[in-house]
Amino acid sequence: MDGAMQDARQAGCLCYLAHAPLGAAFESDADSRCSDGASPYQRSTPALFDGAQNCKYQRGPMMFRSVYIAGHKGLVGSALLRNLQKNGYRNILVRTRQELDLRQSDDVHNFFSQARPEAVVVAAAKVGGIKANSEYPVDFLLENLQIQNNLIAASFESGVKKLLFLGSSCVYPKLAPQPIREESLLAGPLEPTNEPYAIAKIAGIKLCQAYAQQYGRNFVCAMPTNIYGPGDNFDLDKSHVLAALIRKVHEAKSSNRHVVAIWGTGTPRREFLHADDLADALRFLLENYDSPEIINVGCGEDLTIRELVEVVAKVIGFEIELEFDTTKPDGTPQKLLDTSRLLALGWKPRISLPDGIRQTYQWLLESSAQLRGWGH
Ligand code: GFB
Repeated sequence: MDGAMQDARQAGCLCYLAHAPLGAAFESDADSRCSDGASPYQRSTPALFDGAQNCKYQRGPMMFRSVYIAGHKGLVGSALLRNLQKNGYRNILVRTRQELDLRQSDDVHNFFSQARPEAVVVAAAKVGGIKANSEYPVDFLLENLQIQNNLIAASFESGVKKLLFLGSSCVYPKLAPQPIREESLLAGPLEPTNEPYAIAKIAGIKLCQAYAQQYGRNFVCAMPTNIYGPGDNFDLDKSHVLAALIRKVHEAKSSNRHVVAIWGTGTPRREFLHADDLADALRFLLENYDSPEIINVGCGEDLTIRELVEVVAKVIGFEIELEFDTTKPDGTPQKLLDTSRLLALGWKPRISLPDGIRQTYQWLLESSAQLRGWGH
């Protein structure tokens, strides 16, 4: 066990290794890593991952016999898939949207009764930025309820040992005290621009907590802050702000037009976490966190949208002039998570915002042919 885990245990935190034999396996896994962090097995044996079915590699004992990532093609799910593979998980179950429509209850239940995953991560959701949330409230409320209800209920019925549900920082009240502590949940009115999405996510949290309370299930909930990184959606009508700003500054540079249009006043403050950091936190929680209390995942720092676009412009290397379109909404004035609960357990983020934007931009330049939403 490493020092952080020991500290967490001694501090009487919410973290504990629920299954002693598996906990021992976790420790020996950590010990067997090569100096560069790769598992010894990864060096000698290729992963048998076909992208659509299961990923299997043979390695020593793991925390879970099999993990199903719902939403493995998305920004968060794909980062988690990479992280679990890198950390030697040997049986990762995935299904594309074409193979399994998560809104269809019967299909989801059939999949679970056949595949019988031991752990499940609910990274599948209908997501979008402030514009898409405002324009499609039915989709954001109904589809998310359908997806999560099916996954959580099927997990219960098929005897899943551990489920990790992903909420969002927007579940907290619009005017929650900053930084936002987990206790702020349901303490005040929500931000109207994403209320349907937030209500669906709150229902997911409550369903997990209900299964924990009524049936003693280990269904836990993480609340990530705003996420960005490779695989993000760059469609300006659907994207979150950071993907939109990277695209806007890139297009300004490509056409040598210095004026960049920003929605709203530029004063709202947001916190940004790279998807690879989130994925690492999710694996940490999967392996170490067994409480029905929700837990925030963020980087602990925020900045204004104006400051954000300045960082993007610096990384991309182009001088811009800002034009503020105040006909567009600002959304909540500030959304910064208090992550002391997670930090106390021994996890911390590694990727700085400029480095993360640089890496995302590099990825974007290399994969422009297959960019989600780029043609729109
Ligand atoms: O990321 P975003 O769309 O959503 O917008 P939220 C964040 C802020 O960036 C708002 C401003 O103040 C926007 O007005 N902004 C400036 C822009 N320019 C742009 C632009 O070109 N595109 C976009 N999208 N924004 C989301 C929720 O809220 O938070 C989601 O809508 C989710 O449901 C996510 O919960 C975490 O941060 O306001």
